[in-house]
Amino acid sequence: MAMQNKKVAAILDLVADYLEMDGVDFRTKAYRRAAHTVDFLTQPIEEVHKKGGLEKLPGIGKAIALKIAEILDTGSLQYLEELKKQYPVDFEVLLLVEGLGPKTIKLLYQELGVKDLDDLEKEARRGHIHRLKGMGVKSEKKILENLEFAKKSTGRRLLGEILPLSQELKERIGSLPEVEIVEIAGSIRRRKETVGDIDVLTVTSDPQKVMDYFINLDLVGGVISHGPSKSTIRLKDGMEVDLRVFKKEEYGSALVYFTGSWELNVELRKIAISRGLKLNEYGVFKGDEQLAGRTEEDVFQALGLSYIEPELRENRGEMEAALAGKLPELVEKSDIKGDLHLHTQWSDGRSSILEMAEAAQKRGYQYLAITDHAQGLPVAGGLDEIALKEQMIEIDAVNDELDNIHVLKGVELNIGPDGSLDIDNEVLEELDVVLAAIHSGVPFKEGTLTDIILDVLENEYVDILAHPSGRKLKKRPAYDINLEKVFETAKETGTILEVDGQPQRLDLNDENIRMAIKYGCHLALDTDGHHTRDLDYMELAVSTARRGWAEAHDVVNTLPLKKFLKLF
Ligand code: DGT
Ligand code: CA
Ligand code: CA
Repeated sequence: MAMQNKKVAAILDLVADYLEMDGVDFRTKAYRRAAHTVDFLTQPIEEVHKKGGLEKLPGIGKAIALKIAEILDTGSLQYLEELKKQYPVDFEVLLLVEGLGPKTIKLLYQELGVKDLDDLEKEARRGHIHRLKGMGVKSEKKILENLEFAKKSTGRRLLGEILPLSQELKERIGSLPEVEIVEIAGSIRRRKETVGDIDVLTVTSDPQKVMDYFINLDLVGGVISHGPSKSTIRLKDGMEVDLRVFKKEEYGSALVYFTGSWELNVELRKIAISRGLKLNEYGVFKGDEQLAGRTEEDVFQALGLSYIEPELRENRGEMEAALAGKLPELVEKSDIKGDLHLHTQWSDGRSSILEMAEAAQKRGYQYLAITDHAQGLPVAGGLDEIALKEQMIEIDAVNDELDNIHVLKGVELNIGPDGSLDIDNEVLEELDVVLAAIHSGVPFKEGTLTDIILDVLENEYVDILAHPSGRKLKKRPAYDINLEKVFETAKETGTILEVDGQPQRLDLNDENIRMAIKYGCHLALDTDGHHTRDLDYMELAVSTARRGWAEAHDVVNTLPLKKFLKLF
């Protein structure tokens, strides 16, 4: 349901992007505001529409209400199609290049005829871009760097975006009485941060019926192939989905095979051969006899391995660990006792402190930390010392009102270009949890960023370094910092490192996490949530940590409240 809201919001945002090419005016702002309203709506936009309530939404007037109705009724928007004709550029792809906004894209199109990433690369390499008005050698170089990044990621989609969609598919296929088992395999099951396509496996008494149902789902935009044991479709949003049917006695080996990774499969096959066995998607065989295949556990056991959790299956040493019986006991979602990074209406969040606390309570947490932005980030409505003190009073009131949940007082400091923090120490001292993070692009002098972060780690008031690497998936690479030095110092100072569960961040990433643990650092798994529903991102933070081989004792917010408070 939220998918529909997201889709409508994305279309409105795209209209705003097109309008912005001609300069920001009231129309651009109106579409942006409408997109924001729809994105953060708590009910499905479809329902609001059915009740005739679109116009009553904040920031949505008659004209935009009509446009939203058109999107919901027809799946597209004529006005957007006209705007697209006016500027025949591959806008959505070019916007993926960090640093390119609507106005720059217009300039590049009008001056150099840039329509897509290839054109952009050509013009940048020829040195044509830095001569344009408002551009320079530095921005040309940055465009080339970020372009490489955008190229690599086009086609792949964010796990956080595809996971809910794949779960919906699974539920719908599973709702057929003929379906005995249905499971999502592939990179999604391994919880890889980006996803190429969706792989679904099923066991059913009536393959034909399941395949027919599958290719006729309302989400389907096109059918690529349709057969009794395998079909491939393209969803309306472009993502491909494979559905494969297996017999019950093959299901476990099929799941191992199609969960991958490809690299691990190669190693597993080698192990099988070394034991005089054969492994494929239909089972483990000795000659013609199937020794195992019904469950994954059976398959691993037949190969002499302990069960490898899907998140570990990347051929990063998990097979050796499984052979030696030395696999980690991975942290689980049920181990998590609280969320430590949350924004509210006090800064740029959409929910109140009370709403966030109730949402945390519903998820069975013992505590949550309210960590709104501080004044160094005015665009996010950052708080000064006085506002923070007022907020503490509200937190006390919420704590008085609610049972079984404790709201911790916190803040997310912004690390300034000179390394300064944006709240006085006297106020920091009154807080339970202090996060610090870099938010801006690259105003830091080269070579100094690592030093600045090391200084922040040395600051006794800073408890957690938030989104430490600064990468944004499909948008920009990590900051140019020496993370190993950061981990080494964080271990010494006891500063906790965040695993931020926002779909675009997942920062630290899996490999960073594993390194941080080797250095003996502790992690905070949290969501950086700006809305009550964002608390669901904990699933992403947990699976990223699992991919980094994290165990419960590596994670501070697996501690119950009392022990957690002693840590600070
Ligand atoms: P993706 O879709 O790019 O995010 O990544 P995966 O891992 O889901 O890859 P995909 O969809 O191409 O294939 C699913 C799994 O099937 C893959 O992880 C391993 C297995 N697989 C597919 N083709 C081969 C193959 O030719 N050899 C081996 N060993 N495994 C394969
Ligand atoms: Ca896949
Ligand atoms: Ca596939």
